[in-house]
Amino acid sequence: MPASDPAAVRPALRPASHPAAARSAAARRRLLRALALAPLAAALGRIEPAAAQRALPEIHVYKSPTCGCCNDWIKHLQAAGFRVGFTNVPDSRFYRAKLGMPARFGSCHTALVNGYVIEGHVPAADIRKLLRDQPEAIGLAAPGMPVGSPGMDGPQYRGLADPYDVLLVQGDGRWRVFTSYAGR
Ligand SMILES: [Cu+2]
Repeated sequence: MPASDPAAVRPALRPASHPAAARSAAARRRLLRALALAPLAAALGRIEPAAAQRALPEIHVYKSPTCGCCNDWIKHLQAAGFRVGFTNVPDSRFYRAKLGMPARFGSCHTALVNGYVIEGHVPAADIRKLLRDQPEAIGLAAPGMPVGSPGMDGPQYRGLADPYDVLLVQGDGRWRVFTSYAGR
């Protein structure tokens, strides 16, 4: 694994039965954020202080090496001004479980930004809003593979778009709609 992989330095999450698991979700998120910021802090020494990216933390993506739509989503994030790191993994389900994103919200890739989990083809605008508002949550999910979402919007889809919702997922598995996107 590359040294920039935040999961490489994060201790495994404890099973729910462990007393430490009772720590608040806020404490857990602070921990994840601190660990996720370590590579960012190292990188900030290399970029111009005036660079606009200073306001946007790095997003780290766990994906399979053959996932084309994952790569297209990464290009979408980069075009929106995010720095993106990634780790190719044989099975992103492992990271989904490790980071606390319920499997029923699963998509093709799982990412980590500032301690928040980003599951699937979530638009960059929603990630910016999440980072700005900092709600108490595990993170955002765009379950499945909605056609028309960022990375699922190439020429092969001929402009088609399914309606889909980006969900704000809570630590207890509850969720609410964060943003709704209309189909066409
Ligand atoms: Cu995908």
